[in-house]
Amino acid sequence: MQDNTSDTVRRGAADPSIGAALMARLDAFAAFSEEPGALTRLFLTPEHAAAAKQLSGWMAEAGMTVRTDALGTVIGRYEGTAPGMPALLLGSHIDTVRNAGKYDGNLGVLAALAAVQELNRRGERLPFAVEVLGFGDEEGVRFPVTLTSSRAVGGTLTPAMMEVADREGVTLSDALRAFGGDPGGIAGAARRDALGYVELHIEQGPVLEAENLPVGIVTAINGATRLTATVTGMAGHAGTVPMALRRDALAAAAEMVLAVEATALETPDLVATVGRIAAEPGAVNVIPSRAVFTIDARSSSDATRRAGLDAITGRLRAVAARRGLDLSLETGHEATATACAPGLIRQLESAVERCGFRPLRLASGAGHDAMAVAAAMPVGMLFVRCRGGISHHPAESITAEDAGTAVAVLLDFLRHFDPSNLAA
Ligand code: HGY
Ligand code: MN
Ligand code: MN
Repeated sequence: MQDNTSDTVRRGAADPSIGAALMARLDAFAAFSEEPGALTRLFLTPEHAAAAKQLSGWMAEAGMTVRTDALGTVIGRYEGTAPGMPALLLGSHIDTVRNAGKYDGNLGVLAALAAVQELNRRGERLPFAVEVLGFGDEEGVRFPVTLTSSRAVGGTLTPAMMEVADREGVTLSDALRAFGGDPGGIAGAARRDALGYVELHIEQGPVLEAENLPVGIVTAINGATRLTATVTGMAGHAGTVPMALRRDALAAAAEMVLAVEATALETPDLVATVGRIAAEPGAVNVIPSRAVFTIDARSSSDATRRAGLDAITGRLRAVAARRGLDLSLETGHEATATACAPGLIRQLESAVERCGFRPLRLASGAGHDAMAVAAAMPVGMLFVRCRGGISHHPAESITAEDAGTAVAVLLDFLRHFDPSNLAA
């Protein structure tokens, strides 16, 4: 394998101008939002479309051919030493949570683009093509499913998943058609031709900062389940119905929320979160007749996650029975724990070492598109330090120096990438 490393990269020092340019681009990209002054960019929204258009333009400027797949994923391709070579896929997601930080997802896409831009600037070609993917639905905030665009690439997206609706009653398939996508094109979005997928992402945790390291290599991604619980009781006059005769859906839900927390506190390697709750009819003087809340449960062990969910649902049903209310539970998303390919772990480690840093392996508590893409190819992840491990919050931050280091490691990895034996 030809060694194209430049002196700068050989010394491991990142080019500060690359880090600075990447940070400026991330700032500009954060302007594509549902609301000024905060970053909220949900799947198949006008702000998603505007961000995808901007990303496509930047990809073209970096010497890439650009297309959009049936699920709205922006795909930039940088040819290898000959046209049509198998591609190594890079990328992450460009959708966000509500009031998000600038780096979750977007850093992975724009850092990969920065690496390709540097190859293009130097006129470098590798013995494989490189594609950068900007997925549109990793967070799963708008619809009750998630990872749909990366599931399409992984070949596991089903037509049934397209019929879920957002809170306004718009189905995913209708929103996709309005966006310019094609719900009938799911099969065509699957990628069986790629060499592998490597995702750069902020750690969203405190480990790298505690270890005083700019980057780390991911070993595995925790499995996750998302459910929606609907508690049904009886509305009534807040002033006249005696407490003992009430079937208060919100009071029951409140007890259930604490049961979710208690189960996770008692179970090692299980985390569980109720992120959203709503009560109806929502009047100050009416006993709530209905409460709906979400549950997000995760573990590095699928057995632990499933046993934890059984314990949680058992406790919720006991609360409903004791209070005389109805309870329905619907699973919206389930992703099994995903191991990164040993060959990609090794090669990312070597790149980190060549760039002058101690290679640290760590697991991911957060979910990522790599979980879905893993159904079709070997996957790897490179984590970047973020301040205080803060994420899913506007205080999410990284340094320009770490941004530059991340691109330098990615470039070194690309220049040494060997597609053989990745799974071994
Ligand atoms: O929820 C997650 O783990 C990811 O940030 N979507
Ligand atoms: Mn993310
Ligand atoms: Mn996220």
